[in-house]
Amino acid sequence: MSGSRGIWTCTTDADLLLRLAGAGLDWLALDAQHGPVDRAALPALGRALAGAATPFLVRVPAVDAAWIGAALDAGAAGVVVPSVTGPDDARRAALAARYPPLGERSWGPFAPLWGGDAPTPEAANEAVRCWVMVETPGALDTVDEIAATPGVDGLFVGPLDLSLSLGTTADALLDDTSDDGRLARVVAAARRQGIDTAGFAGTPGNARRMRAHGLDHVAVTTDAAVVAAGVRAVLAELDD
Ligand code: 3PY
Ligand code: MG
Repeated sequence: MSGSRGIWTCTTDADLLLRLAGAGLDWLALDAQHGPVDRAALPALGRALAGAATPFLVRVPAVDAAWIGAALDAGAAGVVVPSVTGPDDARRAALAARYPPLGERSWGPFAPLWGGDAPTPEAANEAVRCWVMVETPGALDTVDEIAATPGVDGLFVGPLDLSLSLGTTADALLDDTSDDGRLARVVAAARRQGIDTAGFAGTPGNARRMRAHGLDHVAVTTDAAVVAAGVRAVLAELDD
């Protein structure tokens, strides 16, 4: 997923997710932290998206091995793990995302139950992406150790919580293009380890700013934003 463009979604409507999955994006991220995507809804959403061209990730609600396993069992290509405060959290997240001997994930994928082929543990370990969020001062302070944690495949910047917890604004974070700026430190740590960088942009403008910082994968927009923008575009066309 190099240089990719994703969308952040809160909906639990499988039909809407399928529409989004067919719209040319590189990935969907289903938000189970702030969205109403709960564990009961996940298997059906995973089943609906199983044949879609666009893979989905799940932003789990916390550093929670049970949730990480459930998201992957439902067919997620990877997880975005929020509220990581340091290397211990990163290690717990990484262990939960992979089967032994690399991790501690428990066997039990749902996908075979709805007619797909179960990947081997080795193939699942190879394919999965565990992106941990950098959105706390603790994560920023230890970003090099987090990036070096085995099984962490990417650093995902959450500019809203990061700025809130640092007493600044998301705009100020994105505007800071100095070599020792916060985003520069995240990107440098990831590059040193050869892992992915990603972030929540929310708008194309912020996505461009994140790309300028060197972030590879950006959530360009949200399901709510594209629905509202679509309505506005239709009304503007009508009134032209
Ligand atoms: C943040 O910016 O804090 C996020 O978690 C984005 O969803
Ligand atoms: Mg956040």
